[in-house]
Amino acid sequence: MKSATLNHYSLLILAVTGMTHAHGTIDVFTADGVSYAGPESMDVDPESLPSDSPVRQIYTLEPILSTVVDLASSNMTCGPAPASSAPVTASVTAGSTISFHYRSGNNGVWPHDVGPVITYMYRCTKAEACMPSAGDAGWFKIDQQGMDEKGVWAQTAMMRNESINVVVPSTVPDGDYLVRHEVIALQNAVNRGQAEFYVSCTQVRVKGGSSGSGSLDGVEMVAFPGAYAEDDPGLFVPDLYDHDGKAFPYAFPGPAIFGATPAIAVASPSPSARVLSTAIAATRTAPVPSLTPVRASCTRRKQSTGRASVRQQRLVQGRLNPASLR
Ligand SMILES: *[C@@H]1O[C@H](CO)[C@@H](O)[C@H](O)[C@H]1NC(C)=O
Ligand SMILES: *[C@@H]1O[C@H](CO)[C@@H](O)[C@H](O)[C@H]1NC(C)=O
Ligand SMILES: [Cu+2]
Repeated sequence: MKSATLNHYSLLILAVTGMTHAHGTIDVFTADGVSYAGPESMDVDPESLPSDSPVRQIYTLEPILSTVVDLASSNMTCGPAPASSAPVTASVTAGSTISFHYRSGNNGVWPHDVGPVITYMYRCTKAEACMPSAGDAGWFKIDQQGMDEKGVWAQTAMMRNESINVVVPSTVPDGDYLVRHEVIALQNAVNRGQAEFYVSCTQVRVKGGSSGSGSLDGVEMVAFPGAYAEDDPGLFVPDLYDHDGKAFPYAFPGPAIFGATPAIAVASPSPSARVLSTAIAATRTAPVPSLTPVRASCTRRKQSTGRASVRQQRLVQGRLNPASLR
């Protein structure tokens, strides 16, 4: 009897421990009809480095938060302590659709369903040798997906195990780029500093676009870290749960989308959504209950200690030197 109890207890511990690895990362990136497997994060499997992946490995599945400190961290560039290079660069035809499929650290499906998914690009001389520095304002936004007219967030599709599809603008100049894919989980964003970023970079080589770099003239460029602030209305959203599961005008963080004229740069609702937003705005002045729902939280794990951690630390340090990758 006693051992049965212990068994149940250990199963419970296993379940809880497993949950800390729930978050997730890209498991498949698809471009020009080719699907590339993404690497596991270092903390899940330090040995996972597919030799044919353009997706750069991140160190941990744990989120970067929207605190002042985290937003200023170099982790905002390409995810937490990322590999300085991935083995290959994926070919992408300008104007085509690339897609990102995520899975959780437990090989399950993406665990969050509140929040947008945003995609940026950065032009490089050679993608495999490219790592923008902190103050380098060379990132431009190509896509942002918020919620549909029923208030269903883009991440709901991820939780249904679907891919996020992104069209690479047809006028992007030919050449190498990093694609920075950013999933922002907002389930705790009613509190300042508690939006969660899941960021990674994928190396691509664009062909069939415009030649020369002319079409990037006048495009709004930002730096990561640097583009976001703790109080951005898209990151600190006190009224997130006051909309009764309906659409509301969500203010995406960051710059205008590439190719968008300033007039439609802000998330532009369709006519019917605009009517809906007006209706919502009218009801917004009504007093709201002060209790905010507490959602499943993804708190940061304490840094593990011991041999595994020392080994991972060494690997992280090793990878900061590109020469050690060869
Ligand atoms: C980046 O993320 C890693 C892993 O979570 C963390 O150990 C490190 O302190 C972070 N770096 C900075 C500059 O915040
Ligand atoms: C989710 O999708 C992936 C990739 O298509 C598939 O391998 C996996 O079995 C799916 N998981 C579930 C729970 O449906
Ligand atoms: Cu999570």
